[in-house]
Amino acid sequence: MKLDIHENKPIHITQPDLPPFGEFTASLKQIWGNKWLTNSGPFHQEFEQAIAKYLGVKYISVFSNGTLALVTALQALRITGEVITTPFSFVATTHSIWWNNIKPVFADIEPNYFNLDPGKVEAAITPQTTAIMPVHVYGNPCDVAKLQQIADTYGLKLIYDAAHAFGVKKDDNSILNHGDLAILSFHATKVFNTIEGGAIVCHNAKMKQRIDYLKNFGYAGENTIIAPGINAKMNELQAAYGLLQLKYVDGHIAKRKIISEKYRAQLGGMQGIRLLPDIKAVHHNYSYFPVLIDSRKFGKTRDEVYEELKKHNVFSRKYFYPLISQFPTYRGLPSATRGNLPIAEKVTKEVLCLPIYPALDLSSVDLICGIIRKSIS
Ligand code: T4K
Repeated sequence: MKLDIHENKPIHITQPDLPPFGEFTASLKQIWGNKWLTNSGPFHQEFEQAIAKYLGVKYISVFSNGTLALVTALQALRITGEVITTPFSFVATTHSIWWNNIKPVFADIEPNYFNLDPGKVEAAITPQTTAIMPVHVYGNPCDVAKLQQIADTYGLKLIYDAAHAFGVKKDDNSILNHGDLAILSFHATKVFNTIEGGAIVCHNAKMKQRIDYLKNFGYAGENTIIAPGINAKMNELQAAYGLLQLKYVDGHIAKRKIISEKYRAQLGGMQGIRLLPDIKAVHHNYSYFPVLIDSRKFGKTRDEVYEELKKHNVFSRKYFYPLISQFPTYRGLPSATRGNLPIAEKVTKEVLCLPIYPALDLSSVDLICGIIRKSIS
C-alpha cells in the first residue's frame, strides 16, 4: 500500500463541520437587520426550542461553552463539599468542580467503556459528598440505572458531563434525560458545533428558569439579582449557526458511522488492538474512535504508534492522557494517589483516538490502518 498520499496534507483527529456558507450569510443578514446580538434574542430562543425537540429533551438552556455550563450546573443545584468524579475525562470536568470551591474526589472507571464504576463511586462517598459527576466518555452511556440508585440511596445529586453524548440514545430515550442535569459541549471539535457552545439539559421549567438567571449574571427582571450569576450566554451568531447545523447533523453522524465501520473492519481482530464494541440498544454518535494498544501483544507501544502516525502527517490524540488526577493541580488530592485508580491508570497508557470526522475519506482510513499495521512489520 502506498503510504505517502497525505504526506503534505495533515490529517487531524477531527475537522469541524460548517453549515453552507450561503445559508449562514442569510442568517447574518437577519441579525444585521435585527440589531439584536445577544441576551436571549430571537435566534437564541428559536435554537433552544429546535434543539430540545431534536434531542428529545424537555428543557435546555444553551451556553457560550460547555465548561461554563458545567460550572453553572453545580451552582444551580447549590453543590458544596465533595463531588465524586472520573479522572478519565477532559480536564474541564474537574476544573468546573474546583472553580466552585468544591473538592473533587476521583473514583476509578470500569474496564469496558471507561466510565465511572458505580461500585467505586459508592466506596468513595463521605459525609461531605453532595453530588456525583460522571462523564459519558466517547459518547458511550454510563451505567445510568446504578448511578441513579446510588444517588437516591445517599441523597446525592447526579450531574452528567455529556459533552461527548450529543444525540446519543439508549432504548430510544435520550441519554441526556438521565440525572438531575446533563451538560453538552458544542465546541468546534464536537459532533455538533456552534463554534464554541454548550448547554444544560434539565427536567422542569423552574430549573430552566434558575439556570437562565444564572447564565445572565443572576438577573431576574431589570432590578432583581437572585444569585451571584455569571455571563455564559450564547450569542445570536452562534445560535443562528447552530440552527443551521441541526439540519445537517444526522447526515454527519451517518458518515461517522461509515468511517467507524471501516476502522472496525480493518483493525478488528488485529493482535494487541482492542476496540470498544458498539452497544445494541444504543444509538451512537461516533464522536471518537478509541483503540487500546497492548504493547506486549501488539509489539509497539501506544506512544510508538502515535509517533509513527505523526511521521506520516496523521495526528491521532491520546484522549485522555495524562489522567486529570495526574496533573500537578490535582495530584496532591488523596483520591489521586497512584494505585487508587488502577483501571484508569492502565487505560490512559494504552488508549489512542484515531481521526474521525465526516469529511474524512475512506481511503484515508485505509491509509491510517495501513500505517498501524506496517508499524509492526
Ligand atoms: N467535558 C468534556 C468531557 C469535554 O471533552 C470537554 C471538551 C468539556 C467538558 C468542555 O467543553 P468546552 O468548554 O470545550 O465546550 C479539545 C476541545 O477544545 C475540547 O472542547 C474538548 N472537550 C477536548 C476533548 O478536545 P484539544 O486541546 O484537544 O483541541 P485542539 O485545539 O487541539 O483541536 C484538536 C484538533 O481539531 C486540531 O488539531 C485540529 C482540529 N481543529 C480544531 C479546532 C479548534 C480544527 O480542524 N478546527 C478547529 O477550529 O481540546
